[in-house]
Amino acid sequence: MKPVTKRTLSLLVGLGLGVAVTGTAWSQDTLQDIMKARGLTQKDILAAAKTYTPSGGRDEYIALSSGGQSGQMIVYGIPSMRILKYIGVFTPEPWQGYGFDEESKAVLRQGNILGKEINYGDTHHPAFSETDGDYDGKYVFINDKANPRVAVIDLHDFETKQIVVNPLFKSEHGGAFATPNTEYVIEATQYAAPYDKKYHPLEKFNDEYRGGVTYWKFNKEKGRLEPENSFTLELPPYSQDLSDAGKGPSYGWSFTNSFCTERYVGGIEKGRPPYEAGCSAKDTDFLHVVNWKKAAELVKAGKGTEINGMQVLPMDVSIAEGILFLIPEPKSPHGVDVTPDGTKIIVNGKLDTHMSVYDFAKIQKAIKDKNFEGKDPYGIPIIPIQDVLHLQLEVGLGPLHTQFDSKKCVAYTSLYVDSQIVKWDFCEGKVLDKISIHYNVGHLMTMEGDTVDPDGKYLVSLNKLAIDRFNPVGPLHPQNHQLIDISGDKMELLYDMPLPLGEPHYVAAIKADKLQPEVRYKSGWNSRTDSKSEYAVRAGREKTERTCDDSGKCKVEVFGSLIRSHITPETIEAEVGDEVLIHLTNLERAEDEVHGFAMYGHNVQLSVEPGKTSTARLMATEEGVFPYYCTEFCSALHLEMQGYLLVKPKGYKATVGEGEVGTSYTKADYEKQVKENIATQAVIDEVVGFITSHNYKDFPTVVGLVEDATDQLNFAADAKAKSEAAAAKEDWQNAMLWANQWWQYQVKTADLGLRAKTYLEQNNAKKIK
Ligand code: CUK
Ligand code: CUA
Repeated sequence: MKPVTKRTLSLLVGLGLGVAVTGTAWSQDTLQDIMKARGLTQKDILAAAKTYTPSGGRDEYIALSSGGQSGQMIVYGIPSMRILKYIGVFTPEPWQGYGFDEESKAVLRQGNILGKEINYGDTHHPAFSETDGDYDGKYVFINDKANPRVAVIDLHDFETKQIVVNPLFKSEHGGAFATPNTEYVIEATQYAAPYDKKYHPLEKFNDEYRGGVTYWKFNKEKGRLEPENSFTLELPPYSQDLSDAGKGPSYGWSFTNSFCTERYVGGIEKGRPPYEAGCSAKDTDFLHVVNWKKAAELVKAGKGTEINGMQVLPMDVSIAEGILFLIPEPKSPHGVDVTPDGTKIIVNGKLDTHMSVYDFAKIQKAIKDKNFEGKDPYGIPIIPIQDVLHLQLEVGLGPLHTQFDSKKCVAYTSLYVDSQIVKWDFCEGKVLDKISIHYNVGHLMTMEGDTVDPDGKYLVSLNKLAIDRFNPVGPLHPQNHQLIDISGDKMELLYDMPLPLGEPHYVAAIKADKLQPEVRYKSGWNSRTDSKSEYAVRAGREKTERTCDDSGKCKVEVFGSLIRSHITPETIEAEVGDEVLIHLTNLERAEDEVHGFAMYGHNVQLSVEPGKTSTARLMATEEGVFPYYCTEFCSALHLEMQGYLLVKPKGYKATVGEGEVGTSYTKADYEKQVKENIATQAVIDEVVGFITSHNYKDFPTVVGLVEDATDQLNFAADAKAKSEAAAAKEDWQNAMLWANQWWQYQVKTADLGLRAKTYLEQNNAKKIK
């Protein structure tokens, strides 16, 4: 191989593409020196070794966290606790163009309520789609407590695809929870309210206010919830809380906790005792036990009533058909969690120091024997608690949520008041271990810990308060997700991760190899509907149309493209009053070659990933000059990825002739550029020689880079032909500019080639010729 010449090397270094020449920069410190200097213990070093992920390394698990009141989701890796992405769900998210392009606005606006745009959500519980009770890596769902809604996120691209609004509830909490084959996504109310949209005085609370649980039908093939095939079980105006779906022997059933079965109505401003007193007066509340499988059949058989477009199974039908039961549970519990084998249902005490473990077989026996201790005020049969309990165990103050280990009978429960995690045996009723966390834990989560087959290994404690754990950043603190090693008998705290985005209530973690996300879309793709965009263009077919209707209203419609390093078109002309639609297709095939599109003064910001087609819509209400540009630093000529929207006054007539624009070029300029291009081609040839003389086809990453480089070289050939045609006509201006464009494509080719070459070298590719 010919050595890289000094000239070509300096060219590449000038472009920032050169290979850095490094000396021995690695520090001479020993581990002991660093431990001493930073005050680290042996235990710290062990914890670091368990979480540290070397540069370029990958995590074993991917966590999808609620983003709390940010209305987004957070994706992070475990054990490194590195944040990988935020996903816009109920809230506009400019980086992703979510809520800015027309395609994603169509999703976000599905979440309008009473005709109003809701631009946030109080997300609580993400739920992965399941097959046979195990995560299948296809979808994730999340609920909004404040405005009862459920969103669907597709894990092939980590984008929000759908938002459904609950047409009955005014508040919810017990969602999203998937049934074992994602037949349904469960969503239960929180604060009771009338199902209709009318005023009902609080004095009518017992009769006209209602709780409920909605079973949203999920179409796995289409990846969408189907409101028309969903239904709601009418429930008393208790504050329903968390829910969980049965599995194994309890498959077909679901369980929903509640508090405030006192049905207390506060009014502190009128001198009434507050909700907190009235809602915790009784010693017990009710676990709702529902046969959803039979409920679905009843709805199918026409036993439902349609309210606001939703099928509702009235309480009297559910009672008469024997699909709804209540079991007392200790005072104001919180989470309800079904064990991996589906035989037991664990209720977390909250105001009670005990865990209550219910036996599903005993519940079934009581139902079969009609062993009821009475009815609630709505006629729902009550199963006696002592006949269906497996055991109760005192674990500590404020038990909230439980998850499971890969080890049989082992569970972990968060203790909010004690700021501890307790490890215990739910078969035998024994506390096994406790660890302090910092501080006031809400949910906790083990790896795939709510499936039929938990992985154990790690636990994340989702703490409500961080207080003194991090550098102070003002009165609003980040949340603190703490990583705990649960592989041994004793739990060990490994790492604190500040999460600066809302209060994530729950997070779920999936084995990373179950996720197979795409690196690019099919060309011209509407990512939100997952179908070919009607606005897609191919290279060279870009166009702009201006049409006016009979009333004189005009529309400028751009079918444009984005590719390193230009936007087509580079000028868009409109008149005041025009509607402007800009459809842009990213023509790149290369991994990570995203282009953005931002414009002055119009709230326009798109993220157009390779293959995607996105649309910006704006009204040209003011005349003026509005620069637009790419917002992702996509190449060395990224800053030149620019253009202008020119909005002319209505009926504008050009008064000046076309003047000279910019610099003029001579034959000498053209020839100099061609010389440069020939030298650059030599570099490219050399790199190509290196790649093709190695087994590069064994490396998919390199194959992708080579594909892209080939595209760029084809563009270079096209520009070269244009330059030569202009030169033949002695049009040195255009000859020089096209020669420069030819060079631009060569530079992109060289960039890709060098990345491929470096990759091959680092991965010890074999020489084949
Ligand atoms: S909830 Cu917040 S700590 Cu919404 Cu599951 Cu328990
Ligand atoms: Cu495209 Cu910067």
